[in-house]
Amino acid sequence: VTNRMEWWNKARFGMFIHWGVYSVPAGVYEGKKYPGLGEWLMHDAKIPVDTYQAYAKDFNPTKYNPEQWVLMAKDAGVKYIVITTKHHDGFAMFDSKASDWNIVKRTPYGKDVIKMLADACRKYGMKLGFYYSQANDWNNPGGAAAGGHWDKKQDGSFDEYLDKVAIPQIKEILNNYGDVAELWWDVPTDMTKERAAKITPLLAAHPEIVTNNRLGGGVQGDLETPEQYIPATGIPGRNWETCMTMNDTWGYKTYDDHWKSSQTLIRNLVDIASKGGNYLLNIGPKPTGEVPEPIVDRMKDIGAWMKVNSEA
Ligand code: FUL
Repeated sequence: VTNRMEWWNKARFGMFIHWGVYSVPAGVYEGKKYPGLGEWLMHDAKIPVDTYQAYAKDFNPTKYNPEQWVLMAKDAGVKYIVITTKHHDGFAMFDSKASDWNIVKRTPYGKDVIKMLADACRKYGMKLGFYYSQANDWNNPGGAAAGGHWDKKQDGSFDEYLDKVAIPQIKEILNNYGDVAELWWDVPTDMTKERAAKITPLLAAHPEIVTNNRLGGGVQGDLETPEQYIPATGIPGRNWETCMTMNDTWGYKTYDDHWKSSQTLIRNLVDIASKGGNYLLNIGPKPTGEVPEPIVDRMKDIGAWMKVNSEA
């Protein structure tokens, strides 16, 4: 095997995408604007399972144009994309046989948006990685919830959830979409060494995949994942990737206008690259499939700077 981290260490700039059913309520429940992260709304507002699941009927991204997303990224100098295939709300953005709580079964759109993005990435030579919330799952019974369940429908065995939902879905994302550049685990609530050990063998057949350090059970993975900050002196001896929002949320919120300036984003990228890390900069598309204008503008500015200042 040649150095499997080689492309990753040269990349320096990735684009994170948080997109899912949470993009529909977009931070508002029963008329109240919640201050937290858009994708945590179900948890923060303790929305009942049935009520939350009804939002899927309004997830109809008829303006989704994955080639446009990929070209926006490419023009900005992005070398890889990581998208939420399933966030903590447990909603699969892909055609899953392991759970009906998925985009094909539950939305009027009815199409596998992950497959569409994978095709677009392949067409333009963009690497694609998958975020997958392996433990927290607030809709599939038995899934973990940081802080505990709030609806009887969430109850069940966590091990059964792992065996019947998470592990089969991990196999689906590993096998059904072509090459996977990076696997991004998140929030290992209730993940023990034994439970993590059921997941790591799934990657044995895919030694090229770069993994982060959030699987749990003591698994280190390839990458450290500083979230929303840049380590002052980098992380000596480890690969690292700072993930960061452009405003204050990962998933789309209608009323979050707290955008970082293009200048700040470019400085962050330079700062991170100079310290040997990668910048995974997030976008939160709307439920229509559109990318909010402030994001498009910033990606253009970064691209203009890159054209003058980057080597590749
Ligand atoms: C966190 C998650 O809980 C957030 O919702 C987001 O996905 C971020 C990148 O990781 O820990």
